[in-house]
Amino acid sequence: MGFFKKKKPEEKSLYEDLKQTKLSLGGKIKKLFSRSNFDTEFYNELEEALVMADVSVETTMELIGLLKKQIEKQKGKITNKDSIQLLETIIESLLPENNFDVDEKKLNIIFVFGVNGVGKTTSIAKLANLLNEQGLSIIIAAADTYRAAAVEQLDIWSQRLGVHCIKHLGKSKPSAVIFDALDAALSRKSQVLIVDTAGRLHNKENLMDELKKLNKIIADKAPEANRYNLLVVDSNTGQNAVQQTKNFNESVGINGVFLSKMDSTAKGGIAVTLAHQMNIPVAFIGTGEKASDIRYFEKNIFVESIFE
Ligand SMILES: Nc1nc2c(ncn2[C@@H]2O[C@H](COP(=O)(O)OP(=O)(O)OP(=O)(O)O)[C@@H](O)[C@H]2O)c(=O)[nH]1
Ligand SMILES: [Mg+2]
Repeated sequence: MGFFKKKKPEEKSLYEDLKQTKLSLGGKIKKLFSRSNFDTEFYNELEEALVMADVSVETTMELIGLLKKQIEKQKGKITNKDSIQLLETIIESLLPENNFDVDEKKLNIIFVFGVNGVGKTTSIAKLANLLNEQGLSIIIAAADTYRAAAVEQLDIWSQRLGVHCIKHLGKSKPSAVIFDALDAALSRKSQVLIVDTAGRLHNKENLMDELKKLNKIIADKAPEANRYNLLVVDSNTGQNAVQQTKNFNESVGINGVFLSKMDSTAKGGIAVTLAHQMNIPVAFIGTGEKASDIRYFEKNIFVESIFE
């Protein structure tokens, strides 16, 4: 077990901030499973409830197929409580384990990207806060040089959290900021470098090429570092999140997803879709606008939070 998993505060409590999804999807499912027979109408309504909560049609069909098989095996002897439990276990089985960790003996570089306004900068502040609380030495890099306000936004967070921020005053290029940040992190023997980048549409080729270039600079300049490429996805995005994940993954490779704004959606199903269809784990969820509004994603707690 790595450093982060060992030091991570025990998080056995449910994700209270998912209450919208719990009320909407969880409530519908509970009502549905309180029926006495599992007929075609039951499966149709289950399908509708899952799809309405942003579980993709593909994932929904696989889920329902597996559930049907299990329920038929029990030949009508299954209790309602057990059948919800069955659904929970099947959803969990479709999700890859969270693989986020840091190696405290090395430099860990968390490269953060995603489309505009999804919550990248705020999520970086949350992550920096979480890792800072665990005693790791952290540098954050303001490599969104397109908007002056973006540098200022990250700088304000860094002052609030007491972590060092590498930034350029005046006009600069993201590659130049990343170069300086890598120099600083390597010479100070920092344990974590988190890189903020400008929001970019996943279908804009020139912007994706730029991201590729930045990714390569990091790989070339810090070949020994532990790398974690983190895509931030707004959980209100709907099925477009799948396409975003595909494109970013093709360009630079993604190790995990930060699902932001889970507090403001009733459609938590996108977490299941992304993890299942892309086989990329959800690493963290964002549950508000404060630095402490972050939860390390654990699939069993996530599923329980919605259905129990
Ligand atoms: N409710 C809620 N709001 C969030 C969360 N994460 C971010 N936000 C808000 O979303 C807005 C955009 O956040 P930013 O962090 O600036 O997003 P960004 O992706 O860096 O934006 P660009 O740099 O412009 O692409 C801000 O108002 C944040 O406070 C979250 O988990 N929950
Ligand atoms: Mg930003």
